Amino acid sequence: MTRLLVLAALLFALPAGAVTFYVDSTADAPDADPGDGVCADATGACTLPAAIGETNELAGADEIRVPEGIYPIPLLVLDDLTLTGAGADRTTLEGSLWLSLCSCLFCDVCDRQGAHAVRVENLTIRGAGEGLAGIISSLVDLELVSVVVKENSGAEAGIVQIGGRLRVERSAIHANGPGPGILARIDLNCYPGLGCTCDPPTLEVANSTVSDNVGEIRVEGCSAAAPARATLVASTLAGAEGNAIEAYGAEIRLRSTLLAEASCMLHDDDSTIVSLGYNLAAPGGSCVLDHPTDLPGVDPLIGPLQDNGGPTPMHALLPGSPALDAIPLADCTYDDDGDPGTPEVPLLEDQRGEPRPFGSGCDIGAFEVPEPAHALLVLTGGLVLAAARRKRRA
Ligand SMILES: [Ca+2]
Ligand SMILES: [Ca+2]
Ligand SMILES: [Ca+2]
Repeated sequence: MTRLLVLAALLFALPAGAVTFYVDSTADAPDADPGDGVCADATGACTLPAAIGETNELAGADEIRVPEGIYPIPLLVLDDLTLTGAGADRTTLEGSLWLSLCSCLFCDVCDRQGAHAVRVENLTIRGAGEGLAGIISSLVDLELVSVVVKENSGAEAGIVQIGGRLRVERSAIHANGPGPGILARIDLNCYPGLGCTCDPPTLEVANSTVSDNVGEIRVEGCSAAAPARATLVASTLAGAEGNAIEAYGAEIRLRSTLLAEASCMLHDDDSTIVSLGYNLAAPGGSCVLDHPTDLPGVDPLIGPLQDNGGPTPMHALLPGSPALDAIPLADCTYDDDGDPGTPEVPLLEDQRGEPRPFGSGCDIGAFEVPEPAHALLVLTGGLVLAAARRKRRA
C-alpha cells in the first residue's frame, strides 16, 4: 500500500508528458517540424535550436541535454525547461539566451501568474554580440547552477533579470560589460496607469563569484512598498570598475560574502544593505557593514580570478587571508527564507561543490580553502588514479 502511495506521489511529481531531448549536433539549424515530438533538423540531426523549438511547442516542462561542444545561439525559450550541459568547462553556448519575451506592455496576453520556470546547469554562455546580454530573462523563475556567463558585451549586463526570480548557485559571472555582471530590475514599461502592477525581482546568489564586470550586481525595485530583494550568501564580488553593489528601491542582504571591490551605491532612501553577519569588505570602500561579526575595511588577500579546481573560475584565498576560518562552525549557516522562526540552512559546499567547512570554520566568500591534509589526500588520490589509467593504457 505504502509502495502504491509512493508511486502515486512520484507520478504526480512528474510533469505530464515531460520529454528529454539529447542534442547530437552543434549545427545552427531549426527543427524541420516543431511540435511533432521529434527533435530533427532537415538532415535529421538534433540541434540545440531544434530541441528548443520542440520543447517550446510541447506543453509543460521538458529537458534538453547538451554534450561537450560549442553551440551558436541566440535561442528563445518560451516554456518550462531544464537545460543541462556536460560541464561549464565543456559545453559553451555562444550568443544570447532569451527566456520569455513577456512584457508589461502585453499584460492582457501575458499570464504573469504563470511565469515559467527554467533551470540552466553545467554550461558556459559567452560572447553575446554588441548590446546584448548573455541571458535575458523576463518574468521567469530562473535557476543557474554551475554556470559561467562571461565576455558578453551587453549594454545592460551579463545577465538581465526582469521581475520574477533569479537564483545563481556555484556559478561565475565575469568579464561582462559595459554593464554589470547581474542586473535584476523591474520591467521598464511598467508604469502606474498601464493596467499592470510593478513586479519587483528577487535575486539570490550563493557560493558564486561575480567579478571583473563593469559593476558587479545592480538591483532595481518599484518603490518602498514593493522593493526588489537580493540575498547574497557565501559569494565573492571583485573587480576594479564600477560598484560591487548598486541599488534603486532595493534591499540587499549579505551573509558570509566577500566584497573585494568595496564600493556600493544606494541611489535612494528606500534602498538598504542589511548585513546578516560574517561579511568582509576591502578598505576604502563605501559598503557599510555594521554587524558585529563583519570585517569591514580589511584587505581580503585574494588571488586572481582563475581555475582553482572545478568547472567555474574563482578567486582563491591567499595564505593569511582574514577570510580564512572567519565563520565559527556553529554559524556556517544562512537564513533562506528571511524567517527567524525557521531553522537556518547549513553551508555545506563552496563554488566548486567541494564540502564546507574545512579547518576551524567556514571561509568568507565563494572559496573554501581545503585543509592541507585533505588537499594531500585529493592530490594522492589523483596521482593514484592517473597511475592506474597509465597502467591500463600500457
Ligand atoms: Ca520536430
Ligand atoms: Ca515544453
Ligand atoms: Ca575553513
